[in-house]
Amino acid sequence: MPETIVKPRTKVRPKTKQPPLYKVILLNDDYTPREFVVQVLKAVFRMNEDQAYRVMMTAHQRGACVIAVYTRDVAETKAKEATELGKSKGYPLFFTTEPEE
Ligand code: TYC
Repeated sequence: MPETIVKPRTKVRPKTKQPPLYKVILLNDDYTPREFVVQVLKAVFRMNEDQAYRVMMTAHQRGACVIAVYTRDVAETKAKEATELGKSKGYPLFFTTEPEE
């Protein structure tokens, strides 16, 4: 009987799945001053004045605006941090997260 030759597997499939991403969404309200919203966007989401102003105005006019997309942990931490900044000044400013489709 001839020997069976077993060929070792040489191709390895990489198991590098991308982590699911989450959107951070800014919600409009009637009380938080525009300038304060801009300040929070700059501080927490590292936007410049121009970007922050546009995002604030989009939320102001449409009710909500997607700010950025991060991994779940980062998205939730930033949303909480930004919401807390508003709360500390007595504003109802609110940031939420949602999985990206
Ligand atoms: N609507 C607020 C005002 O007129 C400003 C504002 C904008 C608040 C965007 C929240 O996400 C927001 N003072």
